[in-house]
Amino acid sequence: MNDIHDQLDAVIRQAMPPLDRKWWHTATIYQIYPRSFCDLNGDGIGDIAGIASKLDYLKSLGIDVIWLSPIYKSPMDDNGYDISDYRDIAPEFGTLADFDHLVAEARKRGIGIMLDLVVNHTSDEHPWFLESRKGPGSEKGGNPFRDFYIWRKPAPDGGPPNGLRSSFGGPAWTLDPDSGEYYLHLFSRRQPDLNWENEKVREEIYDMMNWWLGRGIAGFRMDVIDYIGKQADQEIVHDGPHLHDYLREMNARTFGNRNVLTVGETWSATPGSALLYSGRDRHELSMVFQFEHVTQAWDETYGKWRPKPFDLVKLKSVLSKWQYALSDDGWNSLFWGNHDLPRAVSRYGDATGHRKESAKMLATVLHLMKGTPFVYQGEEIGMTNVPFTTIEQYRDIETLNMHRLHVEAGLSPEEFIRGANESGRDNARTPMQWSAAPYGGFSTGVPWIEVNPNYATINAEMEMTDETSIWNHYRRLIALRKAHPVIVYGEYQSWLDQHPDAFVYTRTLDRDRLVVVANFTAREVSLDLPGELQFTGECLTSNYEPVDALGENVALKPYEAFAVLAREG
Ligand code: TEU
Ligand code: CA
Repeated sequence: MNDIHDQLDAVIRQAMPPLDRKWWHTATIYQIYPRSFCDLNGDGIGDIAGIASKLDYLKSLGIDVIWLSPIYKSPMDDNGYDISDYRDIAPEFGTLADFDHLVAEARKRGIGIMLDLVVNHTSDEHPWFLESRKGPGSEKGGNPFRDFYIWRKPAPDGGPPNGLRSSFGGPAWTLDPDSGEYYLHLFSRRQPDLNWENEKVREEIYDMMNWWLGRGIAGFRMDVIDYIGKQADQEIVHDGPHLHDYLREMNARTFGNRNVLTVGETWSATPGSALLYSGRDRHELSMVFQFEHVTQAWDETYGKWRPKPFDLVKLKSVLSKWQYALSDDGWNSLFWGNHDLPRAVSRYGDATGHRKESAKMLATVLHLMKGTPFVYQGEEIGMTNVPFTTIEQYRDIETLNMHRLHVEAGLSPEEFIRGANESGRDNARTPMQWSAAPYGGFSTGVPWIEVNPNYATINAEMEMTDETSIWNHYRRLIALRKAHPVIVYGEYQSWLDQHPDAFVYTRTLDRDRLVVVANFTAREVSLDLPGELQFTGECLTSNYEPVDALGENVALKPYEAFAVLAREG
């Protein structure tokens, strides 16, 4: 390189500091849905003591942080995403003492606990709403709690104030006959939306967050946080004008000076807004949890209830788009599943013919990208969707509401069940399969939702003793991230974008070059590789025989996936 280029390079390096390194860049997060993870007292409902009893299991998998879905006091209309007391634990899950014990025991093992922060709405049993519901108030200044929620007068015809719809079906407004006004609920009618424009609401929430931070938690996953700036009268739900003001205020008033992890659930995020949420100088959140790779496969009208046929080219283009968008600033979370989504291997792999190979392939592709990987409970043992046959087996409020609406609209019950088995949220919520014991070892009592009947052959005990298991594959991938900076910080480049069956990408950092190759089909695939990818190195992972040399052509077995690392010079 000549002098001029050297000088320019130095200028650029100064202008663009390398990414600040954070502990959560190398971390892997494990999501627990408490109701379904482990029931220690035999009442059929998972509990905090059950989670504590599995910390060694999680430690041996190698995870760094547990994201706990809500454990707060709740009438459980939406399994805890409807909170009636932000500073107490649901009795079915345990007590505050159990929670403190869990935090302490997790910390001993180097594991942090990240809480689910549900502050877009509360339960209708929260004292704020009970007060709010008493009416606008006649005394001077009115009822101070009325404005904690969003109340509006009926439309001229007496109907809802406007056309906003609830995610769980029907209008997002419910009439309160006592005051003659409607309140807003973007989810169930038992989940009234908080009014973030009210400074007192924000104060209460920041106080509550500080109270939990003081108990030593590792951070927050923030439920539908892109909704808090809503402007109900304009029918604006996400990305309201003050959304980022609120997040910056929250950051400054709560976790900003603590080294914690904050993950924003943002269904609406775009590559542009992701840089606002997670940009290094923005002082908002650590990372976005966005769903474009999920929703790209949804139907324009019927959404997830009628998914489009699997299209790898589309999936790759969305995943790559997000890798590029956040390559220099911001941060991605990486996930295939969570408590709202179908099981990864059923959705993207082959849960019957090639369950083991495809589950490992999916893990390889995801864990070697740039971002922080999330493992949803049971994914690490290749748990699958449920084969329920009647609506009575379902528990989820979303599925039950949709069933009523769709069947009323003329869909046959059989067709609905087929859709629910493919896309319903209960797929992710059947009990964790620990062993071949009754109820999969989840509980000694009858579980609140049926165990997947395949627990005798798919369970953690078997997985842990088999060197070639899906579980051991996850364990190795999680360790690889800690051993190889190229996996954490390497520049991402996708290859063969139009190939309909294979996913190929590289990661490059200094002299390290990692190539990841995956076959997304149950067929053998013959792949012609560009010259840039033809090299010899070390095989970091493979779900068949190790591969360490790449020539002009590679023959991939069904769902084969591997990664080769070469060091230049
Ligand atoms: O999810 C937000 C959300 O939009 C989903 O409910 C979504 O509508 C659905 O899964 C897709 O069909 C969060 C939580 O993750 C979810 O469990 C809660 O039910 C919801 O918020 C309300 O708190
Ligand atoms: Ca229990």
